[in-house]
Amino acid sequence: MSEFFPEVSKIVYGGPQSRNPLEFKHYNADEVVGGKTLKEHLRFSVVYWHTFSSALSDPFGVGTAVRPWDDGTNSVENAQRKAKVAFEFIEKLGAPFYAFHDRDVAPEGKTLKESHANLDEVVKVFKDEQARTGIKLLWGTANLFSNPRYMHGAATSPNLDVYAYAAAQVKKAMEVTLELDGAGYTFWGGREGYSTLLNTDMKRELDHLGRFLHMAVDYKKQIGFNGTFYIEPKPKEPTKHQYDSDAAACLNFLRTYDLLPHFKLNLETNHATLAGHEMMHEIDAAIGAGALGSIDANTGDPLLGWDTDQFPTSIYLTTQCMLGILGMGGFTTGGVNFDAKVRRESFEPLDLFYAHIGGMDAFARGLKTAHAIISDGRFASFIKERYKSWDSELGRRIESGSASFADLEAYIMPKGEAAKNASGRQEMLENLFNDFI
Ligand code: XLS
Ligand code: NI
Ligand code: NI
Repeated sequence: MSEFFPEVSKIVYGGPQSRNPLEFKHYNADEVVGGKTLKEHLRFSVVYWHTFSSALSDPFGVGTAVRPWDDGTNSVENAQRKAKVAFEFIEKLGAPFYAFHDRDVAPEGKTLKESHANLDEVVKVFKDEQARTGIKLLWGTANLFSNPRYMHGAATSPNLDVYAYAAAQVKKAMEVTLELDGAGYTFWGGREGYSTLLNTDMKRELDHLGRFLHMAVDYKKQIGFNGTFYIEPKPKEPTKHQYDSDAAACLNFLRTYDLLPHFKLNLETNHATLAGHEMMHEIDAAIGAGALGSIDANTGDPLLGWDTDQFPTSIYLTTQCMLGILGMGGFTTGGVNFDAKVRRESFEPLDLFYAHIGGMDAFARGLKTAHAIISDGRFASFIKERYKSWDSELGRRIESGSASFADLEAYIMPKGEAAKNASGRQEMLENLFNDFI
């Protein structure tokens, strides 16, 4: 097998004392925490688009990435070679999963038919490489945003032909995901939103999106795809307003169109912060609806207001993510998908390894810290104590819906005044959190 990363051998666990930047300091795949190995808990996934298909351009300059295997052509051979590069990388890194959009992996042809055929040629390589390495597909998706035809959106386009094109593209991407035994399929509404309401029939667009997703659900049943469908919230970029703006908006949309039983959410950290939320808020909102499926692990830069998709390095952030994920009993089909890209200045192939090693170590520490916090139990007992007045007979009646305003008046009137409030102890709890880091 040809070696595209000759300077890198399999990344091993060197432990916290290791001085080798090409070793894990905290991610020991086979280490058991709370009954499962780190590998089983974290289900790391490498994304094709940022890691193998991005030239690292930005709005002010062309790509800087040096990728010696890329001959610069739009040929299927080049795409097939890139597939081998990807699997060598993921295998050396020791990540169990990957994720891709149809158009990251194969060149778009002159016709839809040609594009489908190109995709099939690369999927053959994926199949062989999956069998050779044991690496699996976390989820597949379709790119419904790069091609100019999608300028007004795809499943919310005012142009029916574009809507049909998008449907055909998703249909094929689902077939390919099934063929590769993918654990899930993601819908991120690339340009499903608007730039001005002056030209937009928002209600009609949302109805069309609802129909689109129902057709996807029908097709899923028809072909026997048993993976999970995910919707990925994002508030803006590229449009001013994306319909799937945050977890709450997605959940409301799914409920309105009777789609909630068929979808879970794939939450991305930088999208949460763009929406003005902490990732922990989005995780809690999704878990509250029984709809947390997977996460796109990355981080934004607090000083930049856009989706910078950086690799996650904050132990606070990863601990918060893992508190939610462990709290809901762990992932089923989802995982920690590194929807993250190296900086434009980090243009060498080696930087791809450093970036992922750092993200995996940060999540391994987050997992261990979250597990320690949960086992310790002080946060859980603080919260339980804070709500203890609700564990009374009246509390139970209110919560179960059998109390009325009159009951509450009859209860509080003789007391004259409410019982004294207790401190929220935020600072004490923040200190306690730090004790675990
Ligand atoms: C873009 C999204 C995208 C999805 C997959 O902002 O994060 O990468 O994860 O289409
Ligand atoms: Ni994403
Ligand atoms: Ni993003």
